[in-house]
This record gives sequence, structure tokens and C-alpha cells, in this order.
Amino acid sequence: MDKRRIAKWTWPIMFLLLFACDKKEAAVTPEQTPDDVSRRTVVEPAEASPAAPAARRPIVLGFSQLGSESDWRNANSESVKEAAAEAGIELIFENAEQSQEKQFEAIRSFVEKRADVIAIAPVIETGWEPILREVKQAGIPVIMVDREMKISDSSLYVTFIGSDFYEEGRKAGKYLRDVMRDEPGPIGIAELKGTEGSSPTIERAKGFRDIIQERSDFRIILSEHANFTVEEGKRVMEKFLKEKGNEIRVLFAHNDDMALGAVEAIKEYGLRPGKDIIIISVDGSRRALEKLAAGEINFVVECNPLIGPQIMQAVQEIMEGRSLPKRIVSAETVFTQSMAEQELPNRRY
Ligand code: GYE
Repeated sequence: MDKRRIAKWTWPIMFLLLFACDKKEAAVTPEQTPDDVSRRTVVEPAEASPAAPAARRPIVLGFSQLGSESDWRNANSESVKEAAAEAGIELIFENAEQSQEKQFEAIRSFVEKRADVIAIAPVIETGWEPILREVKQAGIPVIMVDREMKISDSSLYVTFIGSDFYEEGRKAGKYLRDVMRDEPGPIGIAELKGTEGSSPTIERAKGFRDIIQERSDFRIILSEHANFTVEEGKRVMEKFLKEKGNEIRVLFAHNDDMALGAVEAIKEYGLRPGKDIIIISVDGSRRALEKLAAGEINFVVECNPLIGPQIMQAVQEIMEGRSLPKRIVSAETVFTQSMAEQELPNRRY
């Protein structure tokens, strides 16, 4: 090739190369390093630049759900999925079916996939610091949702969105104190606790005890974990009834599903739930409110699973570089038998 012919092709080739490089830099590729992810998290402006609107990819949220043990949990998963779709957030959803180990695996996979934010509903309270340190090193912000993790380094998460379980336990205790105001003791109480080591179990038990200790003749005579499920609630209640059927005046179930299982066990045993045994539970699912309206449950403390929109809002604010409060508590109420009928048409779970 002579020199003139080379010169003729040099400029078009250089132009093409330059153009190709330019395009590559403008696009947000999935092969970003963790540093890129963290930089984008903090620095990128909220608005897409009008010059390159197609270059923005949607926010990617990795969500580690702990299981599907109850109506509450299923409603919570639905709420997260719906809210993500509505907010245009790309959701990677993993269900760990009660295994903390599986939650670790899910979280590591979110890091590998370069999620922008990771949300975790932790099955139990302890053991989270090492994995959270890995996530922090990758520069990915963490939101703790629903249940709490006990961690000493608060820089490992941005915010905790969920209910006040201690207060829920107190509300249950206050109802019992009020309804038994004129009843002579001793009052035998059975307790169906949720998953061992989980924050709702620990806190609801604490809050309940802190109130009922005001009366020395209130006695918790039976207390066992039943993992928040209908089946275990029924099985453990059957056992309680066999052991001390004639001493149980009250049942405090840490969630509706266990209370529903217990209602079956009590009927099969030949007693009347809601009358022979006062039943108090937590969540406020449709099925529990139906039993409340029918007089088979006496009192339900609400725990709201529909926190998907709050989570998505937090994700967006983090991505816009805003700071969030360390604790976001969901608004909740309580339900009596007379309120149940009225509330039922509004229940979404
Ligand atoms: O009360 C129970 C569930 O963590 C608040 O977990 C949640 C609890 C809820 O399965 O039904």
C-alpha cells in the first residue's frame, strides 16, 4: 500500500474508534466495579441528564426475604414486589425459607450482581456483622426491614424500617390487664412464641411481661416457640392443653397464624376459644379479623406488613444522596371484636 492510500483511510478509522469509545463510556454497564456503584450511589444527581436520557439504568434493589411462614410474610413479599414495580425499581427477590445461611448466600449474590441497594428482612437478630462488613466494603448501602439485627456498628446499615415489637407486646399486655380488671387471680397464661432468636419474638415477649408484671397473680404457666405457623401453633397448643388444659385462662400468641392453629386445637379439645380461653394475637390478618368478628379471638394488635412503598421511597432517597433517619417506625393500631366487622372490607391480607 502506498502512503497516500494509508492516509486516505487513517481519518475515517480514527473517527470510528473515537466514536465507539465515547459510546461505551456514556452507558452504565453491568460490569461496574464496587467503587463505581458506591460513587454512583452518592454522587449522581437525581435527574437524568437530558443529553443522555437512555444511559440511566433503573435502580437495582436486592431484597433478602426471610421466608413465607405466615399471612403477614406473604403480604409483605407482595407489597415489596408491587411497590418496586410501581417505582420502576428492578427487584432481585430471594426467599431464604427461614435459613440465615441462605440469606448470606442471597446477599453475596446481590453484591456480585452489583445491586445499588440491599434490603434485608433478617430471620434472627444475631450473626450479621461479618456479612454486613462485606457489603459495606463493596460500597452498597443496606436497609434493614421488618425485623431488627443486633449490631454494634451502626455504620453497617442506613436505616431500619419496621414495627415497634416491644410496643406491640405492651399493647397485648394492656388489653389483658384491662379485660381482667375485675377477675380474681390466679390467671394462668399460655404463650405461643414465634421463631427463637427473632426480634418480634424477643421484643413482644418483653413488652408483654413488662405490663403484666403489674399484677402478681398473672402467671405465664406455659411458653414455647411455635415458629409463627398455623401448624406449629396448633401442635404446641394441643400439647399445652394436654399438660394444663384446666389452668389456661389466656393465650398470648405472637402472631395470628399461631392463634388460628390454637383456635382449632382448643375446639378439638372441647373448649370455646374466645370464651373459655381469652385469645390475644398480633398482626391483623383477614383470617384473624374474621375470627375476631366471630368472637373466637378477643384482641388483635396490628403489625403492618405493607411497608413496600416506604422501602422503595428509602431506596430512592439513598440513591439521591439524601440522609435518612436511622429508624422509620410503621404506623399501627389495635383491633377489638367490635371493630373487626368494620375493618374487614379494608383488609388486604
Ligand atoms: O408478626 C409474623 C411473621 O416479622 C413482624 O413475622 C414479622 C412477624 C409477623 O411471620 O406473622
